[in-house]
Amino acid sequence: MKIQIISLFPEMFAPVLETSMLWKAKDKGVVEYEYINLRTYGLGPRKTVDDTPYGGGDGMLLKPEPLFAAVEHAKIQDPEAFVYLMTPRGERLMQKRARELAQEGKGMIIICGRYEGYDERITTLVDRQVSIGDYVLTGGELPAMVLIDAVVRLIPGVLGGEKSAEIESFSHGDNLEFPQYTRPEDFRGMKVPEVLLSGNHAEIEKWRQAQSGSQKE
Ligand code: 6GU
Repeated sequence: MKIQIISLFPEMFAPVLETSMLWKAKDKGVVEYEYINLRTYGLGPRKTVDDTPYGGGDGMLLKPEPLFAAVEHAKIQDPEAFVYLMTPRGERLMQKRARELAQEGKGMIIICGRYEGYDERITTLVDRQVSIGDYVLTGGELPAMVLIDAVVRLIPGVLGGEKSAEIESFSHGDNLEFPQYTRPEDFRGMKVPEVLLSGNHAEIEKWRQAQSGSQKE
C-alpha cells in the first residue's frame, strides 16, 4: 500500500512512521510512505500556499492551486488511490473503517489541513474527510499519523506472524478490553488475579469475558 502524505510539515512524519511497527511494515514492503511538501507547489517566488478568506474573518486559508497540484502529482503515482482530507469537520475515525481500509488495501493520499482552514473547493478532490475526535488540533499531521497507524497495523502480514483471520477472531483485532499481567506474580503487594495462574483455560476465558467492556466500533 502506497501512502502519500501532503503536508506543509513533512518532517513531522519520519520520527513516527520510521519507528517500530510502522517502520517494520515498510521494511517488509507492505507499505511505502511518501512525504509531499505542499510548499513545493506554492505560488510565485515566495511559494505562497495560503491567503485571506473572502468575506473577511481571522486567519489564513490554504489556497486551492497548490493542493490541486500536489494531489494531481500523487494521483499520477497511484491513480487508484483514495484521497483523504484530515479535518475536524470530517467523519470520525472508527476501528471498523480502519479495518475496511486495511482490507481494501488501496493506496492513500492524505491531505493535512493547516492554518484556520482550506478553500472549500479542495473538497472536490477528496473521497473522504476524516476527523479523529471531537477536539481541535493545530493541523492534520497528528491525525494523519493516527489514521496511518490505525490502518497499517491491520494490513494482513504486518503484525508479526499473525494471520489476519486470527486477528479478526481475536476480539475483532483489539486485545484491549481485559486487564493483563506479566511477571512478577506479586509486585509491591499487588497480586496477579488467581484465575490467571490456574491454568484453567475455560475459567480464564470466562474471567476475561467478564472483564471486557463492549467492543467499540
Ligand atoms: Cl483531522 N484535524 C484537526 N486540525 N483537528 C482535529 C482533527 C483533524 N481531528 C480531530 N481534531
